[in-house]
Amino acid sequence: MPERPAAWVILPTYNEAENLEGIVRAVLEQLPASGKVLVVDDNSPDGTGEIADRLATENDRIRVFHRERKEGLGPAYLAGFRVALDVGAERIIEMDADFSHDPAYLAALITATENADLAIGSRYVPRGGVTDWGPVRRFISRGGSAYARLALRVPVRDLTGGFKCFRREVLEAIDLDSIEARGYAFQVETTYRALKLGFRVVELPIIFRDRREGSSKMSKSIVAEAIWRVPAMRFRRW
Ligand SMILES: Nc1nc2c(ncn2[C@@H]2O[C@H](COP(=O)(O)OP(=O)(O)OP(=O)(O)O)[C@@H](O)[C@H]2O)c(=O)[nH]1
Ligand SMILES: [Mg+2]
Repeated sequence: MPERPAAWVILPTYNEAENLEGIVRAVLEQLPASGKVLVVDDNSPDGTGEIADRLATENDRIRVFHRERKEGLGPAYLAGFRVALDVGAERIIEMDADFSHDPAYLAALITATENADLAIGSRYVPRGGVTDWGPVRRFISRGGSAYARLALRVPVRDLTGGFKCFRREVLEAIDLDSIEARGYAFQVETTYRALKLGFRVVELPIIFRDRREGSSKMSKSIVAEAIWRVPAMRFRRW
């Protein structure tokens, strides 16, 4: 059997001390032996970065990238993407560190990129969904995905989700240096750029759960950014 392509799971963290060790172990269990985890921590005041350092000394499949301050998910992922591309990752996976994204889906996402360039874990395709969330949060999330889909006129149902597996060629092509989005808009922008460049994007159903421990980093400014930035993407030159 040919060796599986080197897969790197990037876990951005800000105050995920209670979740980190558990999620890292659960991710490694689901990856092929060559798979690695890269934690990108923004100097979390709760000590997440120190936990990540300890895990990295215990296991060479775990790496840590420390950033000086919290700047949002977008810059953290961009830093992680660059590290993974530099060391030769063939597949780069985005995933939340709070157990909302079940590591059991990792194998299916990676396999899907044998015939696609970007595989998205999707809440809004048949058999996908969200548990635990109340009606308000559901409405915001569904509304946000619908808004982005209509504003950009693309067929993808879950544009704001953050559980995605990229072939490295996609990240090499989408000009990471020019991405300024920080929150949900970052997820929309990476998928939209991939589509515009003609890459094959597929959605796989996932059931999304509420975070296991800790508190949300979602804010009004993240939502506001998405509201103006998403339609603006259509009018950019690529
Ligand atoms: N490095 C870094 N990670 C972040 C930042 N903001 C959020 N994260 C991480 O990104 C992932 C998603 O953030 P969440 O706070 O879970 O956002 P969410 O999933 O929209 O909100 P919840 O449903 O409440 O969890 C988690 O692993 C966070 O720790 C940031 O500014 N920097
Ligand atoms: Mg979350």
